[in-house]
Amino acid sequence: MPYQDLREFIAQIDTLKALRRIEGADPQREIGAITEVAAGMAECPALLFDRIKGYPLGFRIASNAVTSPQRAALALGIDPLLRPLDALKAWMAKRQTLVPRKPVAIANPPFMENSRRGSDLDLARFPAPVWHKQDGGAYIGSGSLVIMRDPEGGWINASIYRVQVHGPNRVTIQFDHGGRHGAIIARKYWESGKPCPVAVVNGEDPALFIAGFEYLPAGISEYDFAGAIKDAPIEIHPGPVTGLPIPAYAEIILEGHLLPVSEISLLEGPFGEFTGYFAADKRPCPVMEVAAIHHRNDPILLGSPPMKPPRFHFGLPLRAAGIWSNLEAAGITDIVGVWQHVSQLMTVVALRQRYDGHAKRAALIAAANTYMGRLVVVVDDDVDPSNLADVMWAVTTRCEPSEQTDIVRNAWSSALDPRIPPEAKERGVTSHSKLIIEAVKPFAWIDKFPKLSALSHEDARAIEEKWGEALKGS
Ligand SMILES: Cc1cc2nc3c(=O)[nH]c(=O)nc-3n(C[C@H](O)[C@H](O)[C@H](O)COP(=O)(O)O)c2cc1C
Ligand SMILES: [Mn+2]
Repeated sequence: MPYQDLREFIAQIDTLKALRRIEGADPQREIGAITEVAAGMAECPALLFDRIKGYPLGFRIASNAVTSPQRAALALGIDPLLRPLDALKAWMAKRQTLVPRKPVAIANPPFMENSRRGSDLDLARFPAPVWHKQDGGAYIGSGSLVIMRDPEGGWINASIYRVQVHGPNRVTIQFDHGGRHGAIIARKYWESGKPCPVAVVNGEDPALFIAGFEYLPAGISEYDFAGAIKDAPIEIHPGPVTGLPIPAYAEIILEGHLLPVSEISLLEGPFGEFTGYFAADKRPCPVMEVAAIHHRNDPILLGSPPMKPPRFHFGLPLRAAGIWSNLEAAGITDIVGVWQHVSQLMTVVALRQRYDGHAKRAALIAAANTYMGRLVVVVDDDVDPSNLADVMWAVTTRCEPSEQTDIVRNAWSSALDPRIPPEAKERGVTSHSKLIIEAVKPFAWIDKFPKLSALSHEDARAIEEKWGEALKGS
């Protein structure tokens, strides 16, 4: 089932009948909106745009590539037929045992099929969408990888940062905060008076897209992690301008330098965020001077615009797998599942309570590790954390708010948080409070809690097995 590149992955999506081909859409006004509407549909189909208005046939855009649980599992190399919570559990387990794979170099990479430099460059040849109506411009990079080499350790960072087009050979690369590895690496070059060599990889395979989103420590390359996901090394080729390793089968590559912000910056954004809001107005941003553009024949740009929740870049809540691992590493037993709803903004932990305080112990660890989420809920093991209706049933029937809620203050959020007041943001506040809801049977009288009249998950599944076809009416 492994895929070599984005093209093979799209072919696999097609085999699953989850791909829709859209012709004639306008990249300035329609492609973003079509992507958002499709992501809100029950099966959130993947899209492949062709005959894009104003661009030659064959210059394509793919979006919603891994927005369903099934396609996210496929990208992770996990059985796409698993139920979503089982797929996440399989990923959590696989993630703990991944063996990093160093990339290997190959000759004649497809990305060099077309290559231009110098005065021949024109980014307008590529259909970069205005993803949300009030965005400040066109973004070639919404799900693109930004490649840099750490000048001290020599290791390669390859993460996702958005890339706005500002002219024939200029783009901006936006770091949410100064702790992004890309931001730290760029500053090292600038402090020694040099521009930072950089490559922007548009249309990478989904293992690289996932690796580019993972929180990996400095010194660990996202390439090695993507190779581990695929259990095969990423094939790369050195970029002719920067020498940076470029995924050989990627679609469109920009090579050049990120210029010191003390010399130049351009106003970037605004750009719609995954909260469903704009976070800031235009702001100064580092500029990449593009020295070369390489692309495959009939290239495919991989787009992944942030959208209003619950639409999210990944159909499985990948950060919940990290929280699940952290809970286990901290010695919390009997976790049956961790999930995130509302695009990571709500975390749910399901566990089998063994002692008084067990649920709160798990909740505090989950709260500490929940980025930007104001809501952390703990449920019992008979509640499916991936089913929001089930979770709210537990909240409304097992939680006495005067006894089973807590608020944790000054906790981990970010400048993207729409509810931090403007004047607090100006003072540099990026924290908020988190509400913990223990939607569990109180442990002290757990045996006296009213017995369940509803079907258990096991009984319901057995009925589905035997009677499912009849109920579907097929
Ligand atoms: C589709 C998508 C777009 C993203 N856009 C940005 C962005 O514009 N700026 C940013 O700093 N992080 C962005 N992120 C988050 C980072 O990619 C992510 O936190 C990553 O782990 C950072 O890697 P690093 O530790 O190597 O800096 C985005 C993530 C995804 C999945
Ligand atoms: Mn990194």
